[in-house]
Amino acid sequence: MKAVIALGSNLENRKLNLDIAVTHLEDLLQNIKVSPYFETKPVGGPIQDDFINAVVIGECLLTPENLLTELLKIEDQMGRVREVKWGPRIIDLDLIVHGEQVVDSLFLKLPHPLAQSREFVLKPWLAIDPEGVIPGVGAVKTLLASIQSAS
Ligand code: PH2
Ligand code: MG
Ligand code: MG
Repeated sequence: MKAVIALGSNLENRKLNLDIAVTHLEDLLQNIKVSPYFETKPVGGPIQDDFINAVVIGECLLTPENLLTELLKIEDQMGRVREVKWGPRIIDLDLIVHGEQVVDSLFLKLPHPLAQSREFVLKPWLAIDPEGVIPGVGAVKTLLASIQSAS
């Protein structure tokens, strides 16, 4: 299944944090593509430093739940501390899409319900996947254009 993962960091060495996360993702996914890194202003949450965001796409043999569990393990291993909702973080790894799967459990929601409105997800995604689609929602290209024309 094609898995799309959004990465973000706004603490310490942000670029290094993304680089380290990508090396972990290489163990979970095949044929991975890594987007350029984008510096972005924080959206929501407390006043905090700017983020670096990126998207990784790869083929994944794990179930979505198992993949999410592995993503949470990487966040923990990298020293993520969960305090404030949407607050500063060393690394955030969000599962955005897993094939065509639609999941709505407490543990996991797929497609990620906020992805369609987040420029910091759609822009790096489009950069490596011009034909990308959020299943049941729309084309990444169209969604990004509609956010950008509204802002
Ligand atoms: N993540 C959030 C909240 N706000 N803003 C930016 N620019 N980048 C993020 O990754 C981000 C955010 C919650 O996960
Ligand atoms: Mg997030
Ligand atoms: Mg997250």
